[in-house]
Amino acid sequence: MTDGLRVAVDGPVATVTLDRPAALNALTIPVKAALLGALRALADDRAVRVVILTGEGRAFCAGQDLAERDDPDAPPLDVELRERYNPIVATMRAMDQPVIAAVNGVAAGAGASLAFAADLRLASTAARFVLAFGRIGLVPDSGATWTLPRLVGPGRAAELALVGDPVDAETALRIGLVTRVVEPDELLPEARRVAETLAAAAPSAVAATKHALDAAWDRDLAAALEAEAELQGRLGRSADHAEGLAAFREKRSPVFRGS
Ligand code: T3D
Repeated sequence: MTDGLRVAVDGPVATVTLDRPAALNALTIPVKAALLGALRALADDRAVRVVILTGEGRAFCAGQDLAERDDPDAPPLDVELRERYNPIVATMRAMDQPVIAAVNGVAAGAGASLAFAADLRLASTAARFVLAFGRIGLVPDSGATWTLPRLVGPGRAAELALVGDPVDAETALRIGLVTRVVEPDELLPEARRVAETLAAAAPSAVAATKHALDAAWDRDLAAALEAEAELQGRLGRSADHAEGLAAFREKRSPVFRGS
């Protein structure tokens, strides 16, 4: 527990909550350091199989805390990206566990980028995405130039990044920026239901699927087919695959142990 960030682990599901509601969960240096530390610790914790990322209060995250920019001694932006934002996004993509962004309210600037870097995005009807970078003379960062076109295609990515109109939850669902929209009270229960489904699956298969989907962007079809064959060969020799087959034969739910 750090000021501005809460981490709660309940069985196989960890919930990381950005917790500066008075500033719409804007990201300060200490919060970014805490978030990176928490993600790295969760990545190393084999008991944790899914991470939910959400925000306290009416916002998911308003991005960089702009009050920090009034400090003449604040690090230059490139340093801030290389030392804090980029490692956070890289950890979210490198960790074996899926990350679910439960977008409870406005997600602006790097706050939107954090949601884009998750594996799944669920939104409440109160969510909205604001690519706020252009308004303050910056480019989309924290991976948004990479994640956004992959999520919504190059045309819509250009519209969002250049025109920058806020995207409400229904529009986000329609264009594929999020995959489910629920009432605000239902957001965390729904995220939890999805997380438990993922947590009940074979962890090695979930991790391999996450990484194969990312890697596919850099592969041609032949390379993707070969990568699938290699993964299937490895997973096909796993105890979890044997357990899945046994559970099917015995008409029961499988109990995967991650081996
Ligand atoms: O290190 C670097 O700088 C490089 C990295 C850059 C990455 C980035 O994230 S750049 C983009 C930074 N974020 C923004 O530009 C978003 C700024 N905020 C807004 O545009 C709006 O607040 C929102 C669209 C997010 C929400 O609007 P609204 O009308 O719902 O709320 P509000 O009234 O504007 O804000 C409520 C409070 O939160 C307000 O404080 P107050 O007046 O009640 O004391 C506001 O100042 C505060 N707040 C909102 N966003 C930020 C913030 N405080 C600090 N930093 C913020 N980003």
